[in-house]
Amino acid sequence: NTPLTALVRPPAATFLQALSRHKKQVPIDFPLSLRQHRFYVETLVSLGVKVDVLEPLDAFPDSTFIEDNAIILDDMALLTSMSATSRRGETLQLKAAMERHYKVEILEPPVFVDGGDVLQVGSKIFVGQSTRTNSLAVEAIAKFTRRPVVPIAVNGALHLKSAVSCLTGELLLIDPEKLDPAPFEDHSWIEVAHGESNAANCLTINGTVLMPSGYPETRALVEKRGLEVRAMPVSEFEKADGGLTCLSILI
Ligand code: CIR
Repeated sequence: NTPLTALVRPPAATFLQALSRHKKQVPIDFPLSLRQHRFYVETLVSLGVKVDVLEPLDAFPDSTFIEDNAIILDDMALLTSMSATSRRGETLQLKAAMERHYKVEILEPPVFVDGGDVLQVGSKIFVGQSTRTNSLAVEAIAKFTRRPVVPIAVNGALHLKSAVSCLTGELLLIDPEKLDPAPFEDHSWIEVAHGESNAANCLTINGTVLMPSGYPETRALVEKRGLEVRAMPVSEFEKADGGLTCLSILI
């Protein structure tokens, strides 16, 4: 299931006001964030992906984290119901673009879910129970699919996918400090190196693992499994708790 198209949204002019869990830090360098986003797009293109670059949305500082706006379920797209007040209108901005590809359904409160909390591994759909995603989301998603929908507790991370990602269809990369790997016992995984927590959010495109730069020990562990890794500069997105998967929706 090779992704053919990626929807992306460049950082808005308001990106400096993006939500962040760690307040006392160096502010986002906006021009650098634009360069990093452009490099992300170029990398996807170099790996054979057709990239659909949508308009930046200045009314929504976090809108570059487009992954959170939708869940692709087989032949349909669910627009998410976001609990972060400043992000609530984002998903509807994606409706028209999604309708070009899928039948679209819209999730509504009291269901709350961000796309970053939904990880599809084989036939299973794991749904992180985080500060953004509630248990009603599990039932809501299950209404649209016959596949197992499995809740999983997320404690130390913003989203499930901040702490686990799929390196291949069979192999996961997990940060055990943020997530108990037990629910993944039917799968194989490797763990990020100590102190390299942010390395857990990787994005594999056509067999190449895109990994945030700055995590050499985890990179070596992944390469030891015979996988090709490209390090991606995403420092400005990490400042707002985002990473590689957050920046696109693969369809
Ligand atoms: C937020 O707090 O919503 C954004 N600053 C970061 C969203 C990151 N998205 C993701 O992990 N899927």
